Amino acid sequence: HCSERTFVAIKPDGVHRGLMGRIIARLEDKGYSIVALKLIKPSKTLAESHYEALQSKPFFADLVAFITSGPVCAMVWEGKDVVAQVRKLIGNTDPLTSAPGTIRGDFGVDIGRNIIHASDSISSAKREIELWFHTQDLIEWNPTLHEWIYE
Ligand code: DAT
Ligand code: MG
Repeated sequence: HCSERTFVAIKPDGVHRGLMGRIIARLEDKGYSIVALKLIKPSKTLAESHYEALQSKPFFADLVAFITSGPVCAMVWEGKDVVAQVRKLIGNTDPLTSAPGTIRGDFGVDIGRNIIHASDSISSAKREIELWFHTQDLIEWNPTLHEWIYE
């Protein structure tokens, strides 16, 4: 199978609320594998570049202040269709409309405290992985369970 990668970040609210383990377990349970993981207090420059497409939004300053408050659990996940599938697993941006069973639907209430980020396309995944990680920190490994997850 040809593998795809996505960037996922548990935001400060998710870390403070002790949701890291449960969120990682959901992605592992689905069948994806983790390629990189770090706990980081992002700089203002990193947060602003990460959310550069939202610069003109009225909530931009609050969003950057929230993300830089840290800690953020930054990760890279790999697997078939991982970008679109992780977006499905996290749910809609606003927890008011994200379905029960999704991470935002199960754990969140407010759009500005929606627990988790995941790349929205293959091209933003590439950009975000390069922004948050050095290439040498992405671990190449072959999970032994793969033959039971992929046909
Ligand atoms: P997503 O995180 O689902 O990709 P996005 O890229 O549109 O959504 O926005 C990035 C984050 O910005 C989002 O997770 C929470 C915050 N945000 C988006 N829209 C908002 C709004 N109307 N008010 C407050 N925060 C908002
Ligand atoms: Mg987005």
